[in-house]
Amino acid sequence: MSRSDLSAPARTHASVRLHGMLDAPGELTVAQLRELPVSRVEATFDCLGSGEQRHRFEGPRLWDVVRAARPVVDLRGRKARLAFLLAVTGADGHCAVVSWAEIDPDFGGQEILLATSADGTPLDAAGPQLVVPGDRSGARYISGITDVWVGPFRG
Ligand SMILES: Nc1nc2c(c(=O)[nH]1)N[C@H]1C(S)=C(S)[C@@H](COP(=O)(O)O)O[C@H]1N2
Ligand SMILES: [Mo]
Repeated sequence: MSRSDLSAPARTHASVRLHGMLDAPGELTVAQLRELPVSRVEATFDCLGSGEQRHRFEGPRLWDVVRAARPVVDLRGRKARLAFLLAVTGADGHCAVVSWAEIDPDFGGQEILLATSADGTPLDAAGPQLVVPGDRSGARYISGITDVWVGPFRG
């Protein structure tokens, strides 16, 4: 066996693990994310280190991705779901939470995406990027997403 056979495989098909209080948890590749309805946004954000940036993103809404994983939450009333949150983590451990109400159409209904491409470049190898058009800062634009956890805050 040659040395190269022993090396770690390149991350050519990154996937996102959807877990937490879900009836259909699982692992989704960027190609699978593209099968959901696609949104396109042009977003401007500010980075403390590199100033203002503008990018074109496309991908499914986080809301549609989460709904497809069948969260165990009562959607008939409006109060039970308000304790839910989504914790999004990148390959480097950078993590941020999105509250359920930010993306629920009965509340904020924000168009937050799991981008499958940025400025026309596919993110199949790198993993999807969180797009939060309402944020002034770029810090929640988490790239190389590996995990989305969904569940209730238990304070
Ligand atoms: N995984 C990961 N994503 C991240 C960060 C990070 O440290 N790790 N930094 C964030 C910050 S602070 C900014 S401003 C944007 C920068 O986006 P860019 O990499 O396209 O410049 O990425 C965000 N996404
Ligand atoms: Mo930043």
